[in-house]
Amino acid sequence: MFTDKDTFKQHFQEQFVGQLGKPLKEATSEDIYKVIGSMIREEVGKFWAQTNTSYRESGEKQVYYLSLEFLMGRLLGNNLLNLGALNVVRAGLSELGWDLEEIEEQEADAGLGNGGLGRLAACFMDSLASLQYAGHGCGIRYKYGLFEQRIVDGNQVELPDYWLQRGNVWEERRYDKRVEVSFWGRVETREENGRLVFDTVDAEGIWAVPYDVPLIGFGGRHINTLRIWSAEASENAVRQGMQAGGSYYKYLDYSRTVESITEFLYPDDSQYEGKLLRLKQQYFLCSAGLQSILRTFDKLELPYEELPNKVAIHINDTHPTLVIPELMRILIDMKGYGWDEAWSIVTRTVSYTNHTILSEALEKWPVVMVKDLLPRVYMIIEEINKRFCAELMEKYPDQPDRIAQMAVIHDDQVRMAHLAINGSHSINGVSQLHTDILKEKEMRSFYELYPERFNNKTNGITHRRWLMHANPELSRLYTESMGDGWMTNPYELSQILNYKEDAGFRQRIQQIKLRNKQKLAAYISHKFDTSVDPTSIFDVQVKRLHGYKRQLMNILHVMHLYNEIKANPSIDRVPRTFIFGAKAAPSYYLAKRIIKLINTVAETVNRDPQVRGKLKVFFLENYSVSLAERIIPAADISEQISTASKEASGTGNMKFMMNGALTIGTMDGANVEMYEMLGAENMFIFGLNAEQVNNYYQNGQYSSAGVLARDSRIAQVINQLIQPGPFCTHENEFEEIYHSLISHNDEYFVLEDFADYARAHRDIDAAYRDTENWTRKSIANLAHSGRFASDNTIHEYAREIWKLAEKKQLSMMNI
Ligand code: 26W
Repeated sequence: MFTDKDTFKQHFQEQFVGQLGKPLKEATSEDIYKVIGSMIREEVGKFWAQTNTSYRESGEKQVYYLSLEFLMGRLLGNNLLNLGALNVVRAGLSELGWDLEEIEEQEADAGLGNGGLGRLAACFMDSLASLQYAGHGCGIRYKYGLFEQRIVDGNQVELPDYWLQRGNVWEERRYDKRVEVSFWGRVETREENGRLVFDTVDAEGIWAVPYDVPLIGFGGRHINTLRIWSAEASENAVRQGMQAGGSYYKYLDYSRTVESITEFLYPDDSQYEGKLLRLKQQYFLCSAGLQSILRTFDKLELPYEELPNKVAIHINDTHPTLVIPELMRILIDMKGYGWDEAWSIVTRTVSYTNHTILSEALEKWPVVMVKDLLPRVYMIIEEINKRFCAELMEKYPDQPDRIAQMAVIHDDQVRMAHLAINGSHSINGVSQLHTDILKEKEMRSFYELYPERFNNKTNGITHRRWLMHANPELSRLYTESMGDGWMTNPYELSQILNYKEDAGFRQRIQQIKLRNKQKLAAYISHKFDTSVDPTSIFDVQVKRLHGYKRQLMNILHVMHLYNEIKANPSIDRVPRTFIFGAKAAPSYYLAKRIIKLINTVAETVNRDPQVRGKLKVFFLENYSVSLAERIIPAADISEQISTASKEASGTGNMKFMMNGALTIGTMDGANVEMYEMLGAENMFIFGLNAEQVNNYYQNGQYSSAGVLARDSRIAQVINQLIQPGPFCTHENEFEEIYHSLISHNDEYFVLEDFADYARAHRDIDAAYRDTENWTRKSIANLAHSGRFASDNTIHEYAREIWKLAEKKQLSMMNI
């Protein structure tokens, strides 16, 4: 169907009329999108079935990646790419008068995730399928994804993201595979053949209905599954309700309450909120996911002792930790295992990734909530805690504080991270620095107890989406220069180091960057109705808005640059365009104020004739995967400026590197590993390191007011937050920001790091003037980025955590 342009065109035309019942000349771009989507589905259907059959027949170990978030973005372009059909379809459509990019725009951007953690899950799905591992995603089919952000008068306004409004061509509803999930009820205990039996009675059972999305591996032959679950009222409950005299309206109400479980994604990133509905979502995913995992396992007709050899269950942060007690419950209550046997099976099956050390992100559920909603599961958690504390008591008989600090249940709360560590055989951090901090500080006592469980798996990104699809011109240059081996072995990108001294190659790199910048400039110009200079430095910070990520430091520095130009209009500066994109959690007040500040600064700067041609600032609304794909290939500078120790890894940093941007950053997360490869000459490093930050927190000797007293540039900027002037028109507008920095002593060391940050920016200004050398640095970044391809990360997970059989190295020959 996609072998060549003419075959494609013929099929497409037939399918179009056949499916839509109207002539092609009446087509809308949405029609075209849907027809191509369904053609892809048809094309891969056979291979999807084949992949599943081969799994069943070979009995190979299956990995299930449980995650409350999968930030997939659009699939059309990537699916065509992995099918090897991108060029054929582009050319065919073009002959029919359509532009593929415009067709891609028709697809809703599947935003079933908040940020880093959800996007990592999506990159992993692509690598698992492309490397032909038996790895599947298990998630929730939220009716509403992450909110759509609009900027109104400089403020963030949230709108619902009804991404399913126009249907979803990729999913297959599998009602026959639905399972029942139970909440509430009470536990009754009885004795049967000399052993205790636990029955949960009066529980509420609802349906979990799976929707399967094919995950098309590179080459188009290996197709894994992302199974996302949707909550629906069960006919049983309805019938019972009706028989008990309930009205039809009551039924409608009831069914809406049930559906509300999978209604929306919680928009909080790194901020724990103890909402009952969220706990329901978590258990819903764990219970439904496990039932379907075990149903597949049961087909092998093996005893459950074999489960850890045939199944790996990976939990993406603590959100799906309830799989641990839930699997215990199934093994003990339903399969008749004793505690110790069951515990051994569970801990050998489950593994856990930690994605943050921020204490405010650690999940702790109130005991009463868990007990009411999941009475039997809670009993099991209690027993896990009891046995764990007994083990600790034996090991540390005279350290009651240590035991209290490590317990799973404490202060009437269930600590999910402790449960996750306790119930799994592997705990990994997501960058070397992050893992070291977990081992030495945050989880030190657990590391001392179970050192063999802790390991590092530095994050990665899929080079198929973030290079091949997002930056086709650069990909073409690579293939022309060194063949296509890099596509299946991204480490081969290092070969371009050989071209660093080739002036012609450098010029090509410069041209590609310029063209990417021109495209982004056109997009911004159109949105803001203003001109954007594509030869200025594009300096970009795009990521969730959070105090520790320090968008505030970035915008304060922009204010400082503005002040400098105003004070000395003839100052020699390379023109800069600062670009921001960030969503704030709807309840995160300070983050929203920072968005307002960025927009206020942008307004002032962009309309001031005195800085015209030198400085521009844009806040691009509704940052999302598809917007990232536009922005990142056009960046010269990547802002990775978190307070050292706070950013677990970062993955945006890797995407920018893979597209030739130079990083200005702190020694935090995976920046450290980038620095080890690139050295000081290819990165702009500044600020406190993790140890210095930690020392400040411990000895309390930091005073932000002291910094102000020392540095008049910062003092000027800080005063501009509260005094009427270019950036403060309404009184008190940025008062809280001011207080966070001064009265609350600047929790994230914005002021402390400011001077060195400004110095690093001056270094950028100086370096950019030497175009050839700049390009050499850019090439060094491109060349080393292969290390951060998620294919490498997934190979490590497969080998060291999931214990899968080695895969043979793929090559373009067998794709
Ligand atoms: C329940 C509230 C909540 C929601 C999300 C707590 C914690 C989270 C995530 C752990 C936040 C997150 O996305 N962390 C990011 O994970 C990325 C992938 O590993 C890392 O690259 C980022 O550094 C980390 O902030």
